[in-house]
Amino acid sequence: MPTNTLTQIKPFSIIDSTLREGEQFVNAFFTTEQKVQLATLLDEFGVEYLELTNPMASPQSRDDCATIAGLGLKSKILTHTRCHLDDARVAVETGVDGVDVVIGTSSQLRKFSHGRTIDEIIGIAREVIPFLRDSGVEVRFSTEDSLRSSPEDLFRVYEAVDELGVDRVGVADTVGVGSPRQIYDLVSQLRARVKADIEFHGHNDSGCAIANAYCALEAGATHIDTTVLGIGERNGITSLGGLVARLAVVDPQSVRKYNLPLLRELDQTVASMVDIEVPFNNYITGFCAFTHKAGIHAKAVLNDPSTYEALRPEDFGLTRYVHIAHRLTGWNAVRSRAEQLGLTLTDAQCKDLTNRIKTLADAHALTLEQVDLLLRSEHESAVGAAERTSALA
Ligand code: HCA
Ligand code: CU
Repeated sequence: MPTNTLTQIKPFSIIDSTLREGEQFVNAFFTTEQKVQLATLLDEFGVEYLELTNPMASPQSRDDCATIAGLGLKSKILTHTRCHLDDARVAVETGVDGVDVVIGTSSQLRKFSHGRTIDEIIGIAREVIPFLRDSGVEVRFSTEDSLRSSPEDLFRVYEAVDELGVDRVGVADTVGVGSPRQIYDLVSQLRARVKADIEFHGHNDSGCAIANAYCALEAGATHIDTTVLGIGERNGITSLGGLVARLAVVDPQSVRKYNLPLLRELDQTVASMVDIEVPFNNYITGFCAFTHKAGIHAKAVLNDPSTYEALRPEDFGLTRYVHIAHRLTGWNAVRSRAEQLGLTLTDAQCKDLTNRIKTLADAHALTLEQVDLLLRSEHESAVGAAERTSALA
């Protein structure tokens, strides 16, 4: 199949966890006002769900959860809790639409975290899930560290909670060890065994978080966890913009439901709240995501941007930039810059200027301002020469 053939992505929802997983990012400290600002912005962007920190974490977390649940946003509000009746009760009292319950199933977590057997886990689920269902909230049950749990244990737990009527089961790659193929296989098997929707939550420790989320969707997952810029515990999870970029190159229609031009504001807002820069290589909103440099690229992009752009900057309210002040530049790009500046130069002049730019750039770094100055002075001397000729005539 040619790689430019678009595939249709099946319906899916984004659960943005910037206000839960994102709060676990080392620099994150969100005030109530900031949480409300982020929740409102994410709602405007159009994510289907927002996941908030466990109200049992602290008194302020509990108040903030109730505040955001009371904002009347279009996004459904979820909170995240341990698989425990005490947590479940408090979660329901905050007025959220749904509760994301999690418990570790890997031998590491069973031994070093909560110390329970698989039978005990199923036993607690039998208390917590019916309570939540009777309270009228959406229920998701996820197995922390799914990728390092034995498949046999995992499926026993998933099938038991499916029987109990959860709305979603969650696969969590808690330490970011899963590969796209592993995620595809695990989610496919799960799809065949449960009726519930399937959520995927993937950490990025080994750089697969976006690819894994995408493969989870291909295998039948219906919900993906993201955070703005991917912030979270350690180096974080699938980023909202990264997932959108991945889906947009495959099926642009699949992300039209979101207010895409808000992505830049979301990334910049979160970056400033947690005191980091938006990374240069960030999907869509990195400063050079739509910058073209080499002369060959620039020429083709000026003819038709799709030659070197899989994503259209205008879909995200952004513009492309052709960088010309360097030794790899080409005369088509230089001519285009002259046109942008409203300068009339012949092709021969543009070619000559290109050679001069290359020679200068070989000696030292150039700025666009310096190149513009060259173009302008060439233009002025050409105009001056033309005026002198006509004065003589
Ligand atoms: C964590 C827990 C979690 C939970 C994911 C989920 C994970 O490490 O704090 O609820 O599905 O990565 O396992 O974020
Ligand atoms: Cu996590």
